[in-house]
Amino acid sequence: MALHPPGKEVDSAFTRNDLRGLSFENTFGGAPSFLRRRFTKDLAGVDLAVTGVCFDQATSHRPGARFGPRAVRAASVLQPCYPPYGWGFDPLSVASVIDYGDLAYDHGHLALFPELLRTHIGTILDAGAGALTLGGDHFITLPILRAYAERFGPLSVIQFDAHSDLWPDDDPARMDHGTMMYRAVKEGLIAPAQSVQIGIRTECLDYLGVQVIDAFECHAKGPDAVADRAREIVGNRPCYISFDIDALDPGFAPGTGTPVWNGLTPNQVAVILRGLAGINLKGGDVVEVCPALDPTEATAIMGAHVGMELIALYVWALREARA
Ligand SMILES: [Mn+2]
Repeated sequence: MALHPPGKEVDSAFTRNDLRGLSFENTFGGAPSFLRRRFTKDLAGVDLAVTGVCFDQATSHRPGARFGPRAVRAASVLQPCYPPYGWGFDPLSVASVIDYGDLAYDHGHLALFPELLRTHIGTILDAGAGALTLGGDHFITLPILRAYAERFGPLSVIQFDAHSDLWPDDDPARMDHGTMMYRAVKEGLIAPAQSVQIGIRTECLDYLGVQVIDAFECHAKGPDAVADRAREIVGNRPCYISFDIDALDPGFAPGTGTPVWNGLTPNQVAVILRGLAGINLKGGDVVEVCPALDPTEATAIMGAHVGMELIALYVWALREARA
């Protein structure tokens, strides 16, 4: 590992010229862009833009996920010194990944927020890049899916979650992190029969045709079988992964608004995510990290690892498309 000589110190969040490559820097200093990627609004030549959405006003129980993006970025800084273990390639050297910064919005004009977010993601997609969004509560996935569906048609969604977020909600003015998947189905943003929810362990009145592999089934059948089934469900359709950190058991990720026991282990999540390699991934999010509820920072570390795995999956698909 070569650190930079005196007088030539860099902060790759600002000084990186090549958007690709690992970062050998003090992991405890500098600006915490996600994975030490360059902080920039320039989308030219970018394959994947990481962006934060610091919004938690649709939370039903314990708020605080607005601080998720900052915490997940800070937890991510150790990772870019090395390729992620076990993938056999370095996604950060194969693809151009930047940190696009956060969506700015007026907290006093919440009604404007969904459209702002839809436009924000649309700008990234129209530049030819994919978006990896750090939340924020799970409501943010609805405007994101609107932006995606406009460009890709109805998506196959793989949702990791303790809750289905399919509670009925026919009032378009409401913002609720527990009903956004209902709205996504009703608005035709996702293809329910080709979408799957993994790790569910709370009741749902009606899955609206969305496939489910609940937590009991995950534990009984094992993560390889879950990945196989999920790949079968989404096929080669344009796919989006929404990862609610409460899919993990609160023993591993207690810093979240609505924790539920009997959740997934980090090993199960790692094996399932790697088993998804080859899906036609167009983007994803990591939501509901609430750092104030976890002084150990474990939840943010989990979020950072999941983010890196989503990047690896995205770049894997990109590589196959370009081959
Ligand atoms: Mn959720």
